[in-house]
Amino acid sequence: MAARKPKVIVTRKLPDSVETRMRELFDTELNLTDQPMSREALIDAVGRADVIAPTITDRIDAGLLEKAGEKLKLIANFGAGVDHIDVSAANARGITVTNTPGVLTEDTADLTMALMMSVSRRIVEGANVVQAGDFKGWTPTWMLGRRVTGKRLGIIGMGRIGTAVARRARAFGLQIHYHNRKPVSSRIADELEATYWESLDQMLARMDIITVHSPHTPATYHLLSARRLKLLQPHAIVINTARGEIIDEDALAEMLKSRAIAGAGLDVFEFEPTVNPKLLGLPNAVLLPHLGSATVEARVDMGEKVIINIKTWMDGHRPPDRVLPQML
Ligand code: 8YV
Repeated sequence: MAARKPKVIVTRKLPDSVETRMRELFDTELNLTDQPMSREALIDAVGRADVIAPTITDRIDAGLLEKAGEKLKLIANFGAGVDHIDVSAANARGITVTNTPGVLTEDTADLTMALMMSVSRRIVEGANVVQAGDFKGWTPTWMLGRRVTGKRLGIIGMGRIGTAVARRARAFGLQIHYHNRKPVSSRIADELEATYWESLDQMLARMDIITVHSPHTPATYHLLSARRLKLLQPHAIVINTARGEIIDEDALAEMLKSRAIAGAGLDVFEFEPTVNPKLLGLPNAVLLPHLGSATVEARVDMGEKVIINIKTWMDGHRPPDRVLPQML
């Protein structure tokens, strides 16, 4: 690595402290507008930079990477999910991809619990009644939700976030079930008293609450398909803080509308920021604008990770959070 500072192009506005440190360490170009970069701006960026630091709002596909200059050697993503980056195409061009795992686990798990409680206890519906000035007084039978304690929680994807959700859910008295590519270690399974389901179909048919924590990959695209959603019991609720693409939203919306399932809490959508219009206005759907990692602490820590990944690469070492295609 030459002594010059690498040209780092950051595609979105990051926390001030992160931007300041990046400017100290690298020849950093910031996006002061905080608007997602246009395709043309991204083409220009990959053509000139040694490193780009993108986010989920950038599509770093093979076509874009064909436009990359010789200099581009690192894509240091600000975020854990890398489904907006063609990692194989990047690696084939000798470009390393890194992400920011670990630092958003607890916050995303918290938000998952918040959605679970909101849907089960109709918190948003109730809050809207009060805000609208429509609270007419307590009644024994009005606005009844469902008890959470004692129910069966089915976790799809038992990685860091799935496990963090399971730990919280245990404290709420939920029974932990999970579907994953492989069972978790016996230490974690014992700690959580978790039941492994090799068959997702069988798990779906028996759960009260389903929560999605897998990455979006070709294998998980519409994993919760219309057929699989139909396996759920009518009192079941579905939570998704992972990626919208994992659920067939049309099928989910229809089932919510016809009350074939009881509710859904969604923080992510297939065509963000566009939300499937069929989901809008449903009283049994709590919809959030991708807030999983939206805490000051997580966003600063994510920025720190981006910096550490760039700095280690710059110093000639392997960045700690390298993503390889076989990990996806
Ligand atoms: C991030 C996320 O804020 O990290 C992820 O995978 O889904 C979000 O919480 C976003 O991806 C930033 O790029």
